[in-house]
Amino acid sequence: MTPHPSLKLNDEVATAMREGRPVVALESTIISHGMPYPRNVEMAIEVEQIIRDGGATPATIAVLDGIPRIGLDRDELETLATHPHVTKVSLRDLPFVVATGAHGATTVAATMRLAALAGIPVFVTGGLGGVHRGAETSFDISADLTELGQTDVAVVSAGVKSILDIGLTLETLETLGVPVVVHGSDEFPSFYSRSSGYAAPLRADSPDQVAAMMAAKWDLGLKGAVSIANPVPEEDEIPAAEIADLIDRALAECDERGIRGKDITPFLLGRIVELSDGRSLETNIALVRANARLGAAIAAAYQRLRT
Ligand code: PSU
Ligand code: MN
Repeated sequence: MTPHPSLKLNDEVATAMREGRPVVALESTIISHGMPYPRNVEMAIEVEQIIRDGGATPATIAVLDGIPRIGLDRDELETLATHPHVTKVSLRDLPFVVATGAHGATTVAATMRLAALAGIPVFVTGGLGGVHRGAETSFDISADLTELGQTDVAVVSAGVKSILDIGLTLETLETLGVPVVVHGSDEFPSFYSRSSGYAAPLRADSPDQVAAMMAAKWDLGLKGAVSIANPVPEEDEIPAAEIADLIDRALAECDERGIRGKDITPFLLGRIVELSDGRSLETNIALVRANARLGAAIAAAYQRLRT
């Protein structure tokens, strides 16, 4: 597939795609709005290298000066990490940042869509957006979910944080026809923790099994994502009971301060880092590393199946 002409690919990604080598997409909201400087840019550089070491080519996705970019150099990653005006770009924000020539950091939803337009079938992130707690009155449901329902990309995450309603998020993914496969566990993970109280809807124990599911889904003409949940490594996890209090406090503050809409997720992530004295940040970085390793292996396995 030829990448959409509105996208700008860097040389590393363009060459890999031309030569039929595996490529892994990465999001940028996690850099601009998900972690503090300088750990955000250090994480971004390190994760790209993990993907290279895993035999694939990293393609961090963002909008710079209004241009959707697939693959960034270090200066550009630094810009995303430090520039004071980087918009958080979900699907509905894409037309505005492109039309105004602005910088935008893409969420899971927007990154998925740009990855699909580029022809990249595998995408690695930290945590998915989902159905927020209290969504029955706020209607706050991340566009990540609808995008998972319609765009053909495999998304590797560490599951869903309990800042969200995990049960309602899993129900919604079922409604949208999104297979949720947990890698190497019978329980759905909750980002900081390997457990969530919810069973794994499906389980896979190897990248080849995941690649086979991707091929099976898309060969049948079924639209949308395959969601792969990779539980955080045991040595890095924060037990669910320990993080639960901090999450409840962050949620209460969010409410008190009247934070709404797209600002909710970045606020909660930042507060949880502060309330945990930075421990949640270390866990977040560790799980992204693990996801990058798995994502590179899935991209390689899928590429083998297709050639
Ligand atoms: N969860 C995290 N880290 C993140 C995000 C979610 O642990 O950085 C980001 C992702 O980019 C995700 C977005 O797509 O937040 C969801 O935002 P919203 O809930 O506003 O759709
Ligand atoms: Mn929202």
